[in-house]
Amino acid sequence: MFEKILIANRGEIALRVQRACRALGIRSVVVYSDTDREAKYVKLADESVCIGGARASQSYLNIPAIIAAAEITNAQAIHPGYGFLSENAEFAHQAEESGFVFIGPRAANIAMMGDKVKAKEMMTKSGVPTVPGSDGELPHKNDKEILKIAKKLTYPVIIKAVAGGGGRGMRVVYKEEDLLQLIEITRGEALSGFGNDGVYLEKFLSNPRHIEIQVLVDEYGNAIYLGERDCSMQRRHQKVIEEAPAINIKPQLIKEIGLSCLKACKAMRYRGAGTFEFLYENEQFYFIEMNTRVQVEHTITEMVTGIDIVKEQIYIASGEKLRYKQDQVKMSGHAIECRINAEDPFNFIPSPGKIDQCHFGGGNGIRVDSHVYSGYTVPPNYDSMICKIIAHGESRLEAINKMKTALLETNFSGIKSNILLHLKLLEDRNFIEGGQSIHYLEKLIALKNISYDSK
Ligand code: MV4
Repeated sequence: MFEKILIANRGEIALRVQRACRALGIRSVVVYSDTDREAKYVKLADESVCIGGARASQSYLNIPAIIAAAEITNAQAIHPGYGFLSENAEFAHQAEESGFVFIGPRAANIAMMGDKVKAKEMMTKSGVPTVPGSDGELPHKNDKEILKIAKKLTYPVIIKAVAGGGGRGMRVVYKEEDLLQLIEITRGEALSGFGNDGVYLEKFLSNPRHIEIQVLVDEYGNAIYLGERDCSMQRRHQKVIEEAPAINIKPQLIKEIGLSCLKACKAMRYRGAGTFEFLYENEQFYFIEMNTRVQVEHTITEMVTGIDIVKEQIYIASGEKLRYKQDQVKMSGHAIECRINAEDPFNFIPSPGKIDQCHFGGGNGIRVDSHVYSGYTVPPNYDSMICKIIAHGESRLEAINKMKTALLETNFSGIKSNILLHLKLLEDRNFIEGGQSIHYLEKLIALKNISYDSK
């Protein structure tokens, strides 16, 4: 096992990884930018290194600075968290070339999953169902062929950038006469955004749910899946509430999809934690992307399985054999996560600044992952998530009720938060009855122009 790990991230996930290191008796080094000097995990750190300015490009995306910090502190491994460099194949490669273990998959797997066309091809080979679409990238200068492909899929279709993902570089096309022009626009944006003008087509699914499967794979090809999560409650590609398990999906179907994901992991010699993202519509799963990092919402899977995903990432990276067999993975009860952001709950404008006082709810089955404290200033430079509240209950309704209680107990003064939005959603009839789809929250916000009763 490692003696020292460098944590190449910030915010709640830096604290989460620091805690996992402590659980394992491993010392950790945190790196931080000028604006994060006062963060909780920096104050609590065994060791810390300032790696640069507030702008991510100068600090959390600064590969030479991070590798230098690992060198001077004698760290043996680097945990990248989520976001920033976590899915950067070049970083994984350079870390390993410099003699550090990258706590994540091989660089080649990160690169392959970053190419959305190659990722889909890999899945098709392993029997993971994908969205019907063009077989690979669209040709350049063959309008006739492109029109033919789209016609065969039937409209609407969606144009996606090969190097895109997470909602970046996509465009829906409803009419044949718009297709070629929209492809040119998407290509142009993809070239300036990702340096790659490759695009592909898919049938556009009009009202799916977003369901994802969590996997863990060791160096030796042992692989397990830890069930699924429903992440449909989102706004502008930012998830707001996630839950596990996903309701109203046949367990047999989850099992089939889970096993197909494991087959794909083995076929590509994947290692570490990973998430297969699917769209789910009319009782069918369609693979869209794979994330090669730990995700924000890993917590709900931890709550229903009792397995510490970050700890397992570290065990796997240190070369240990997977410590669980599939039949030891038992799901129990229901978990929900609310992402609390420092933002105006009416117009979603970020609300950074000093938190004068804060108080977190608690109780049986409540988990709070947060790096903020009374007197902490939320910087404007990064995303606005300040806290994750996770509720576990015997049933979904119990988890919802516990979450509502925890939200009512929680308070931030000095900044605005989206707690009221969460309370509203947890009281929404349709949500309670399981009527979510990826468009549900945005429609609800537009329709009701959300009003909050004074309580
Ligand atoms: C789609 C789709 C409908 N049909 N693909 C958006 C993020 C990226 N991961 C894939 N996305 C979508 N791909 C087909 N063929 C709808 C979306 C989509 C979406 C997916 C998951 C979660 C939220 C979303 C919000 C809008 C659109």
